[in-house]
Formats: sequence, structure tokens, C-alpha cells
Amino acid sequence: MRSLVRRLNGAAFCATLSVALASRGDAQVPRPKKDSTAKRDSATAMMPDMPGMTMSRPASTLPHGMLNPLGVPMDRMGSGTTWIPDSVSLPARHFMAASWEMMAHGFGFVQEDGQTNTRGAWQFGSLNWGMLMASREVAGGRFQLRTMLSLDAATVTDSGYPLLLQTGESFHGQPLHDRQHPHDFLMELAALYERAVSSSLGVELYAAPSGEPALGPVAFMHRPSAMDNPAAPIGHHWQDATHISFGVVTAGVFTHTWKLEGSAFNGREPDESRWNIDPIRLNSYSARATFNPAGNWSLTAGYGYLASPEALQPSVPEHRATASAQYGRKIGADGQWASSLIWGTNWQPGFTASPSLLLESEAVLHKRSTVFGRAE
Ligand SMILES: [Cu+2]
Repeated sequence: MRSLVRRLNGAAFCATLSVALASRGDAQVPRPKKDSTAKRDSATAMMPDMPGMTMSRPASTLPHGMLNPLGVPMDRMGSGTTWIPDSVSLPARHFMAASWEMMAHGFGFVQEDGQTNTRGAWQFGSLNWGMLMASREVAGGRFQLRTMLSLDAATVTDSGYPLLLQTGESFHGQPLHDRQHPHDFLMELAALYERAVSSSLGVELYAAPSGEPALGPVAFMHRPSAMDNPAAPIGHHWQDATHISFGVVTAGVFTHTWKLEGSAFNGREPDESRWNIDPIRLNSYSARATFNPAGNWSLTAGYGYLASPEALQPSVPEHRATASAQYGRKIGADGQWASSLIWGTNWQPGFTASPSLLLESEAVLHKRSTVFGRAE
């Protein structure tokens, strides 16, 4: 299927119309204004003072400096162990449960997806996910348990949703094309530990039966530049598709501004059974460097080796290299504007590399109006 895309890339232009009615649920609150003292005062960074936030206890009672190792605010976290720019954020709701700092967020879209082409299709459905994270101090560091769930397999069917030119994974033993596969129910089930080991250096450890290795940019659902755009990028399997891997162990070192990580993970894409955990393996590896030089930026570059990613071609391994730049800034009273430039390339032994490039942007003008777009 990868070669099909290569052939079509030069010749085809597809106009895709999808109407996304983002039903902004409870977890959707106005984007937090980042406290300018966030980096200095970890307690206020944990609980930004924003309308709609559930703050079950005053931020000032949080133990100072406990939950933000090296002043890296929790809001900097994207999917897996990725970072986003400090100046933009993902909507979330914070509350306390016993001694755990809880964070909930999620999206529910109802969409009519019409791809007007002989290879296209029409579908009325919903893309959705919800995430719950629980954090607390353990041995001087931040320990976090996470789960992220999606009902996509029920709401856009096991064969996924129409998306012209899309490839990746399979349905009824055939490679999927012109459709995007649904996400697995158990998108993430993970534990993360981050701790400062000196005044400027910290270590992280991430383990997940289902989770995201240190490969590629922030997964599209967690990118401030795409959070209101439900459709997966056409380059998903060149860039960020490993965000659901059944078996991930990541170790990393970080300072306040950069992070170096390495992962062992399962390179096999999720199988057609979307409601279970696939066999857990650690047969692939990746490395990624992340650099947040200023509050507006997050840059990454990395490489991954995927052993046997496709069930239908089990003997074929794949190499992937990616680089990304995210830029974000506040606009107006409660808006933000975020953009991403992402490059990803795959190559299989004996074949030339197949590159992909994505540029996307999303402007949250204010609480109820968002403009977004993507070019690939
Ligand atoms: Cu995905």
C-alpha cells in the first residue's frame, strides 16, 4: 500500500469534505492561560487559575516543587512522553483524589465524513477518546498512572472511517486503504516516573502494556495544532502511528529545556481486534531528542527500527526517521494559535525511502470558535 500512495501522490488531488461538530464535553474547558510564573512556581503551574477548572484545594497547599521535576510543568506533556510548547496547552480538568493529583481530558466528535471519489465513501460516525491521569510524589519524583480509552471501533466501525489515500493496518486480512483504521479501545495504559537527580538533570522511566514509544512527534490527537481536527494525517504511518504500541519501555534524561530518550517497544501495528491487548513484545527500538528552547517552541528529531510492523508482511522490517517543529502562542483573551511542521520518512531494506511532510495549524480564537487546517 505504501507504493500505491507513492504513485498517487504525484497525480491525485483529493478534495475532502468532513464536517466536524466537536461536541465539547465536560472535559473541555477553556484553554488555560499559562501562569508566567509556571516555571518558577511548580505549585501554580500544576493548577493554573482558569475558569472552569475544578480546584478542590487551593494551589498554595500543594507541596512546593514536588510535582514538577526541574520545573517542567505537567501541562508540557503531550502524548506518551512527548512535550508541547509551554505557551499553548490542551484542555484538561484537574482535581484531587486522596493524595493523587488527577487530570482528565478528552474529545468527542460527531462527524459526517464524505469522500467524494469512486474510491471514497460516506459515513456518519464519531471519533472520541478520554484520558485520565493520576500523579503523586514517590521518592522525591513525580509518579503518574495513565489510561486513555477510545470507542472508535464501535462508533466508526472496525473498518474505520473514509480517508482517501490513507493506508496502514488491515481489515479482514486485507490491507486497509482509503480508510483510517479505528483506534484501539486501550489506547494507553502506562506508568511514568520523572525525578530530578541533580539541580539541572532529571531521569524518566515510562512503561506501558499499551502506550507510545519515543518515536515521532506528539500524536495528532494531542497536538495543540490539530486537537479540533479529528482526521488522522495521511502521513500517520510515516510519523506518529506508533502512539499505540502493545509493549513499551522508555528511559530518558532531561533538563528544563531538552530531553533524550530511548525506547524498546513492539513494532507490530495493532491487530484487527480493537478491544483487547495484543501480544506484548519488545522487538523494536527508537531514540528521540526533544528541545524546548523557549516557551513558544518544541523541536524533535528521532529514529526508530520497527521489526515486522505489518501483520500481512511479517518478514519485512521498517526504518523510520522523523523531525518536527511545533510553535505556539497565546492570542486574544483566552485563545491560542499552534502550528506544526512534521517530516517523517520510512524505508525498508532494499527500497528507496518514502518521505512525508505535514504542515498544520489551529487557532482557537476564543472559547467557541476554532479555525484549523492541514496540508500534506
Ligand atoms: Cu493513530
